[in-house]
Amino acid sequence: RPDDDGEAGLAVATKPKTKRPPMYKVLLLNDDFTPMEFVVMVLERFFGLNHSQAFELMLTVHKKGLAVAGVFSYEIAETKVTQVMQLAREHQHPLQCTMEKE
Ligand code: NFA
Repeated sequence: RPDDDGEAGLAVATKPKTKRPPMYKVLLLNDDFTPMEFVVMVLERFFGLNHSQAFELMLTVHKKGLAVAGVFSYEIAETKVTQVMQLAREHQHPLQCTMEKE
């Protein structure tokens, strides 16, 4: 009963809550072995970055250890992680991609 005060008595107005879906950061992690150009290609292919944006973000991961490649709904984020991990595995690169709630 949304407008019940919990006792017999006055009804309490409830706030009209518009819930936005939770968003998830997709993180790319640095390692010592994955070629820089492979990471750039992944960022172009799966995250819609142009070459210069992709190169810049790759360098951020390389220098800082990780970076956010994008922020998505749960299902989209999960798909990105799966795509990156599958391509890295196919090329036998240890590149890691994970997601976390924003
Ligand atoms: N550190 C890797 C190298 O020097 C490049 C890299 C960047 C790997 C970003 C993973 C993520 N070849």
